Amino acid sequence: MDKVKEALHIGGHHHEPQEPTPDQVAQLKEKYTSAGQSQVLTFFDSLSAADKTGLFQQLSKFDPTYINTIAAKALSPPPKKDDDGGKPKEDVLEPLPESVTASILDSKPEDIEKWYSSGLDLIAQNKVAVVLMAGGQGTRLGSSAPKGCYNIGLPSGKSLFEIQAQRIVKVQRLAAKKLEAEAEDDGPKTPIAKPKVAVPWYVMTSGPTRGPTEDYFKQNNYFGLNPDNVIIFEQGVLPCISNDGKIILESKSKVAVAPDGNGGIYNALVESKVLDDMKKRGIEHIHAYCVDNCLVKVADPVFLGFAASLDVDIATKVVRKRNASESVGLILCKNGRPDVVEYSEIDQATAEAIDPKQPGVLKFRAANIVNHYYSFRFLESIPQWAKDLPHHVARKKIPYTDLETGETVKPAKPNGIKLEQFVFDVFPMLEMSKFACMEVRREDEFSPLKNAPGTGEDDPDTSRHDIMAQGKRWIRAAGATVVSEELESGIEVSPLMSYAGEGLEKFTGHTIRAPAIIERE
Ligand code: UD2
Repeated sequence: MDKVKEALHIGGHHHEPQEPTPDQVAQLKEKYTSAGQSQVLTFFDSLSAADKTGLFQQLSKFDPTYINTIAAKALSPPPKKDDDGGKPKEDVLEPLPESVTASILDSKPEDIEKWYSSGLDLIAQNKVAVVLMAGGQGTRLGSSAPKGCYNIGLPSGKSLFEIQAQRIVKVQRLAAKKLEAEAEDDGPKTPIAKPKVAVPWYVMTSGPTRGPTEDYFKQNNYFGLNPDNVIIFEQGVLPCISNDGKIILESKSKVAVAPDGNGGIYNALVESKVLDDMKKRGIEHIHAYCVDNCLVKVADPVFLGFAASLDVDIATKVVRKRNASESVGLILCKNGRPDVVEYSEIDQATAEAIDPKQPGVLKFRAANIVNHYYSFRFLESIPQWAKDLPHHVARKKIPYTDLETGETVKPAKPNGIKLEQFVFDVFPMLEMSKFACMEVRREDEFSPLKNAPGTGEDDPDTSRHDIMAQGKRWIRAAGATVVSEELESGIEVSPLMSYAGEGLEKFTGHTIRAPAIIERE
């Protein structure tokens, strides 16, 4: 059994945790008491053996001193000192320089074609992997299932996971077909065996989403992908902290924990041996993306070709920000380095600043869409800096156990914080020359599913609408006529039929009544 499967407990049996010895318990109590976190052991002695073992196991995974340190830093970030430690220096924020930004909107078609072609070559050479960040808790959506399982109401009923899986199947086929066509062009030789093109899909989940995600993939036979190339791994969790810095007990025998943010991806890639697996496969280019974007181009050859041609360590896709208050991070240049200011931490003046050269246009308009490229070379350096990645504070209502009564209380207002790392906090580690940004069309590449049905923005209806509208544009561009009773209705084109609108020539001259599904031929 290889290391990855071993690390993921696949096939092996879970070892039932042993009850801790009195000595081990004493050591743990000492560790937490000296860190001022003895409240987590309030009920320990009165617990059953099983609960004692459970709480002991959970507490043993954390270092309370480390938790104190990151909580203190997150709650009061040290003021920026200028180099000689003088008065705090204001951050200098500027839009990214033109030199690191390309835009699909105004790139030359031959450049886009060149990136697309070289991106497919990288996929055909099995140098490309995909990492899906799917550990979020999707609270705003109001569904307890993993977001990737969500059915946005398409005529096909496909979930986000299924749509994304089929895009991987399709891009593998496109790459293999290109390889075969080029082999034929080299004239008849010994028939080449059908190229085996595989884009491994590493799906990052968190505690609550791990089991349901694994079950969902198995039940659906990995949506036609080879199960050996779909690796589900888990990110870390961190204890929730009360407003006075104390680790919160969710019950007498369990600490309240939460996933450690999408920035937990870096530790998780190392701890779960995913990086080892990538190295073994000879991966050189990684696409990492956000599960809730139904339009995401998974392993987009254009993006891969663009980033690889510049030999950068990180590249990111952006769309034009919808308006000053849109809940997106802003990709910008901060003190000369690439960086992102998250929507939850931006000041109004920066969000509303107008471009001096273009009246009415936002100065900071490069919206982050959690769609990143990494060189494997960069990811290999994770162990050198992962421990320095900052934590951000999310103030939340966290159910806690009253230390007097032992009862669980659901607070009416935020009573504590969750600590989470942000995936883009690595950007400032790079010189501008090792970073690139590609602006893409929102209507073609970004429609996030954030809110419950009926919200009217970034919800299942807007997701469904955006996919159907895109399919209609593709079919019309192929020369078909689309007729429909309702103005809004569109066409769902299966990813197995077309990855980005290509290969639809056979519909030229046809008339199609919307709404319709176009599945594989
Ligand atoms: C994210 C971006 C924000 C903007 C917005 C657009 C970050 C930190 N913020 O904000 O800048 O691009 O999306 O949609 O990227 N996730 C995990 N583990 C976690 C937490 C989140 O895997 O512990 C995943 C989550 O499943 C999703 C992605 O990260 O795929 C973004 O998470 P979110 O939707 O909670 O982030 P949001 O909308 O606050």
